[in-house]
Amino acid sequence: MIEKTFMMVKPDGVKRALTGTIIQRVEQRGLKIIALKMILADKELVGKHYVDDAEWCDSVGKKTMDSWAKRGVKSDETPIEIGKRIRQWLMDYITSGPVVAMVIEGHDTIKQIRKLVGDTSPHSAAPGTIRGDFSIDSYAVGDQLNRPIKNLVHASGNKKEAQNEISLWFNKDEVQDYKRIDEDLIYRT
Ligand code: IDP
Ligand code: MG
Repeated sequence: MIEKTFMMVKPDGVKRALTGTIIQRVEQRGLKIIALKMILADKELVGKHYVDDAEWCDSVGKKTMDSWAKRGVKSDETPIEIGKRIRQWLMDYITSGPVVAMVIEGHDTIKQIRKLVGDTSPHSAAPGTIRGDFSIDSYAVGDQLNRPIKNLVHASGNKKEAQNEISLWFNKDEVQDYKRIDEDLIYRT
C-alpha cells in the first residue's frame, strides 16, 4: 500500500552534517521525498509533536522501564511519569537547533522508514540502520546525564502519528505530487 510518513533529522543529525547521508538512505531505498524543509521549531510545535497524552507518555515510559529492567534498575515511578519527564527533555532537545523535516511516500513507508531508522537506542540499533551506524548513545548514557537519547532522527511510529505529524509540520501546499523516474520500474513493470 502506498502511504505517507513523517521523518525529521533532529538537531544532532543536522549539526553533525548527516542530513545528506540520511536523505540518501531514504531515496536509495526507492522511497520518495515529497516535502522537505529546515526549520527552527519552537516549544509550541514540539509540544504538539510529542503530544501530552497518557497513551504517548505511557508507551515511552514503558520502553524506558524495559531498558531499566535489563540493567537491574528499580523505580517507583509510573510509566506515565517517566514519559512526561522525557517529553520535557525532548522540548529542549528538539528546539536546541534547526531540524530537517520531510514527508516520505512509498510502499509500506511507515514501517520501512522505522526499519531504516532502527531501534530508539543507537546502542541497540542494528548496524546498517541510521541510528546503528552513526551513534552509540543509549538509555544508560541518557539516564546518567539526565537528557534525552540523541538518536539523530525521528520517524512516525504508526499511521495515526504519521497523519498528525504531516499536518502539524507541513501545509497542504508544501507537499508535492510528482513521479520518480524509477517509479514504473519499482511498482509496475
Ligand atoms: P522513537 O523515537 O524510536 O519513536 P519514542 O519511544 O517515541 O522513540 O521516544 C521519543 C524520543 O524520546 C526518542 O527518540 C528519544 O530521543 C527520547 N527517549 C525515549 N525514551 C528515553 C529515555 O528513557 N531516556 C532518554 N530519552 C528517551
Ligand atoms: Mg516514537
